[in-house]
Amino acid sequence: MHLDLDAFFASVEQKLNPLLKGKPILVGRVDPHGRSVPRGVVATCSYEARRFGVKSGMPLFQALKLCPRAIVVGGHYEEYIKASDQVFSICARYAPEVEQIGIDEAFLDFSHTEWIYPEPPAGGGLIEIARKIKEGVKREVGITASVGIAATKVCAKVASDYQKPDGLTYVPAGREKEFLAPLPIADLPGIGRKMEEYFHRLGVKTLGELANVPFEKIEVYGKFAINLWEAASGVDNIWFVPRVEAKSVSHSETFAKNSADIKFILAMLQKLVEEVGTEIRKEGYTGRCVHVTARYRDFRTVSHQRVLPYSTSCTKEIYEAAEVLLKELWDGYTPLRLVGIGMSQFGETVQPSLFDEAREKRLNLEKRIDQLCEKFGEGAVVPAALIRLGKVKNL
Ligand code: TTP
Ligand code: MG
Repeated sequence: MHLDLDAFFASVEQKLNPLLKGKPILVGRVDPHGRSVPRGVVATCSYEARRFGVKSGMPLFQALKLCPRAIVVGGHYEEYIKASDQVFSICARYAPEVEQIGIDEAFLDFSHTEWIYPEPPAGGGLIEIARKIKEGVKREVGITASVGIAATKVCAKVASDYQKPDGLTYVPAGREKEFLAPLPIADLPGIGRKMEEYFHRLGVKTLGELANVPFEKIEVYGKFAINLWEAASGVDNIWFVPRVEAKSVSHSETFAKNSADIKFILAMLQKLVEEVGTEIRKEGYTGRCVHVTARYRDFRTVSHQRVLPYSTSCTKEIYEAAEVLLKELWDGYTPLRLVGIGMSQFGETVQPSLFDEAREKRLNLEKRIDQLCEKFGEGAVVPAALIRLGKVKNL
């Protein structure tokens, strides 16, 4: 069984403020005076707004063009986390195992529970359980969830999306392929826009068509294509595993004003590296791959990555690599609207470096700064370069 909350952040906002119920709302960034930040992005939107073609990830200005009446509200993250915890504790009352995937979705494993939840005619089976979970979420958390019941994860996930919002879709065991066949390939998680276009060029539009491509033709495109091909038949495969376990920590920021000022951009990059470094040290990770993204004012987005010869969690080392990458990918004069930095390939063996002692000292220093910031608040200790951001960000 797979459960996904409907328009999650937006539904929580509507629950917190009943005046927003039934209205098109966009959850985006809001300034301290409650005014929308025009350069923000829609984190999510209520179903009333989706009718106008608004989607998550869309720039706010574009969403407001499509739906001028939409109300922009800010994020109350503590409330989302509280609601999410409540939802998954309701799931845990029924499911022996709850595998939470994100803040608003989880797989509920009901393997070997037929004796507790007998299928009809002996009992209501999993459909009845799904109804109880949905009712519990509605009554206790005040929002709606969509549920998909199927024997494989991939099918349950697609099924939970099938009748959103407030949906419940049941795919009997053995009918997975049949259920998926008429759906467009984009309904399969893992198929992005590029992949979709690529398959369309091959004349493959539905999951049934994808499943019917002969294996020899898919094989040549590699492991990822094989995984999607298997998923299109409703078979579970390892492809779900990396998505759950792939670790990458990244932070990005859209500037309040486009900028071509290298000092400002590097200071922003440094601030983001500080955030990423703090997060990975807290998790106890070390990573080898650094990637930097820059977005030009016309939304053209470029990204470079580099694998370091060793694994690190040291802000200084990440920053050094990030600075080189940024200078490689930015032309140096066209104003940028966003920079981002991320780390991945965690947990690889640490190769001894000639400068290990110096690295060790540096890392200890950064860990102490983390502790100070934890105690006295974010920004208690910041590199001097970041002071130039003072006017822009509340550091
Ligand atoms: P989703 O489950 O992708 O979306 P949703 O719950 O808003 O809508 P749906 O009914 O289609 O499931 O994401 C869950 C929450 O995660 C979403 O409410 C907001 C947040 N989110 C972001 O903050 N940024 C993003 O880019 C996306 C996609 C989601
Ligand atoms: Mg959702």
